[in-house]
Amino acid sequence: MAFRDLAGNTLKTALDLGSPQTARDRNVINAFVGQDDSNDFYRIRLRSASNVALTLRSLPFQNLLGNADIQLLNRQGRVLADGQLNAQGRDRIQTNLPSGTYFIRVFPQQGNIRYRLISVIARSPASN
Ligand SMILES: [Ca+2]
Ligand SMILES: [Ca+2]
Repeated sequence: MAFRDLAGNTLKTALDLGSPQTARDRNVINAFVGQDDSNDFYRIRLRSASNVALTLRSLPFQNLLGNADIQLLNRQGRVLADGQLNAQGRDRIQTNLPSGTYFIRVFPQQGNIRYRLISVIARSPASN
């Protein structure tokens, strides 16, 4: 495997992204999912109500372009939102969430995929 798997394949082994340290926190993750890596889970903790915007871009791996998908889950693992393909061909989730623990799941739909996950977490004005 060309890429170390930093994000575990279960909720328990999710990579902890921690809590946003600023009012608008932007995080870029470059990683891989595919035949040998069925899931990448990330955990985020919101100290206050926030707007969460996730963008997933699938990138070619060994010259083949696969397709990865994204979901947002609550702390029990229930799916709150599925990625929606936008005009740029990227999977996108944007939603307002109360404070709490959430998981981001990236998983392969087809092939081996390098991906770039961009998360932007903005504290909701009302919670300041
Ligand atoms: Ca991975
Ligand atoms: Ca993984």
